[in-house]
Amino acid sequence: MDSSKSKRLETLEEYIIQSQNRFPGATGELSQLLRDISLAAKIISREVNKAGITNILGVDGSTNIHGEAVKKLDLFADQQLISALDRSLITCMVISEENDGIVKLSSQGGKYIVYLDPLDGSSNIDVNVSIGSIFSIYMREARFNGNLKEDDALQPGIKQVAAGYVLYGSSTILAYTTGLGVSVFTLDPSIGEFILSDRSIKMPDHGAIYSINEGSYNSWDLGLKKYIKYCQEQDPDTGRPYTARYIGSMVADIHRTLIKGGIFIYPHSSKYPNGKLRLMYECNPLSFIIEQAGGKATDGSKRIMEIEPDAIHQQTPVYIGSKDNVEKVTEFLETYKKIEQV
Ligand code: P6P
Repeated sequence: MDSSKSKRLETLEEYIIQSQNRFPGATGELSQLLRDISLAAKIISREVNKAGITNILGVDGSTNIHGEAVKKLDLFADQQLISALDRSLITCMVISEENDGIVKLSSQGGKYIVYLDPLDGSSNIDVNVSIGSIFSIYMREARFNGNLKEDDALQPGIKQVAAGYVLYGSSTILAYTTGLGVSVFTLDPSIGEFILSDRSIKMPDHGAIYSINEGSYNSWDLGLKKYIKYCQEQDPDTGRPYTARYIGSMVADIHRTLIKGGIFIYPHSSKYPNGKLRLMYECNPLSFIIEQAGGKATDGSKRIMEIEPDAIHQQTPVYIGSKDNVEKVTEFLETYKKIEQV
């Protein structure tokens, strides 16, 4: 076979190096950080895929800062990611859903701060539904030169240096961005490498799928109720009625939205007055990915990545997905907010 025709697969390692080589001044530290995360992801993937066999399923008896029962795989994923980041001495601290406060790493001088949702969607572990890890990377700003504290990490999403997720599903997918588009890789367990599957993914400007937990319908704002009814009306020109899809695992719902378009919504409600999802380690990183792929992400009015954070675990409502779909729901929210205020 003519070797020029046999298209060789590109690994994540090779892709990271090639991307770094495009920046002569690059120190290679961000590349190393991404490698740290991908190594932990491979280890977590192995455990997730055999969780049913070992006794790692089930709760370990503790609860996290949000009062949620912590699953053993949550802890395992948290430990694997933090230890991988600690070993390379590039990250100074980690903020993770599984830890109440900041986790200071061995290198207090490390230039990066990493937010983690080590295993998002963990309530789905026992029913074998896809779950994911989410990461968001910031530079530690020069203005913070004293002892590490939470304030060092309170930066808006627009300051993310990189962000991404790992989806542990029928295959293990890693998607990340450094602000130059979104690259997607698929783990080949036979060689233990993430293989490039999409160099720069772009999502549809409009999608015919809406994703929301309709169980909380009665506590929604009028505008959101009207928008969901709009999605369900018959109008072939706009692809309506849309299809409803809700996995209950944000990484899986967002990955489908990235590929097929549409909108994912987790609004504020009587149960979650500020929304349920976490700004810093769920909404910001996934908004970075979706925006880089051509989509939009707001809290119902404001761009998610421009929200100035007050706390490392703060929650926010989120409307995220194809540009047209987010703009349409925003129109409904604004229109009916005015009507409700009259
Ligand atoms: P609900 C999983 O627990 C999670 O944090 C996200 O992954 C998911 O999108 C959301 O909560 C599901 O919440 O209230 O619909 O079960």
